[in-house]
Amino acid sequence: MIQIYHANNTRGIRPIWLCEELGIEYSVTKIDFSQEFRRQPEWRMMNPVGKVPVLEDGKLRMFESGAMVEYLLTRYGEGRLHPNPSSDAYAHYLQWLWFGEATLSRPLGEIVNHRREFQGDKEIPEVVAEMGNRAGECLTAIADAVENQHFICGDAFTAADIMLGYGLHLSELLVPEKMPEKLQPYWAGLKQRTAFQIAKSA
Ligand SMILES: N[C@@H](CCC(=O)N[C@@H](CS)C(=O)NCC(=O)O)C(=O)O
Repeated sequence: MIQIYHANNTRGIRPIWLCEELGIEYSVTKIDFSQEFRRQPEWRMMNPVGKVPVLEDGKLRMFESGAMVEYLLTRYGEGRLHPNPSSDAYAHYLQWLWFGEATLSRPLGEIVNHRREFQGDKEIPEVVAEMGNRAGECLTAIADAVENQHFICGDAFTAADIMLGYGLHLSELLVPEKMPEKLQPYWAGLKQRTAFQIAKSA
């Protein structure tokens, strides 16, 4: 069975959410998210940079959440939750799937990392503000793209919504003031999905 090593509010939400949407059997192991735990050689064997999540499927082990999503889709998705790979829509889908991690989640992650490393009055507000602005630009781009549609690829929910959805979840926790009003219908639709709610509280 697929094993997902996860900690609250981390990117483990993505593979868990996808397994729920696809009806794939999986189990979750919660890990201690402290730096002490993640620096231990045992965890570095699981994830060489000491991050979360990790996914195991039999002997196979992975440590990058977007790659987990693509792997699960290819291996178990039976063509669900993505456009036909030979269509133009697929290029658009891939773009937003990657945007969810590489462009939106990056500045959000930097806010979390900065606050962990520079606690209390050591925090540099300009750094946090700059990362918040970068995330805000991404949130505006998403809001513009979904203005007249239910999901990022139109009427059909896809795995790109899962990749973006985690970034929106993090945005709501870290920079709610940067979420444009017109993003709300899209985000509300993602949030009310049972699979997301299960993943969020896994
Ligand atoms: N690109 C990686 C990022 C993984 C990542 O940054 N995970 C966060 C939790 S969501 C983490 O472990 N942060 C701890 C750290 O960077 O020290 C992925 O998508 O899996």
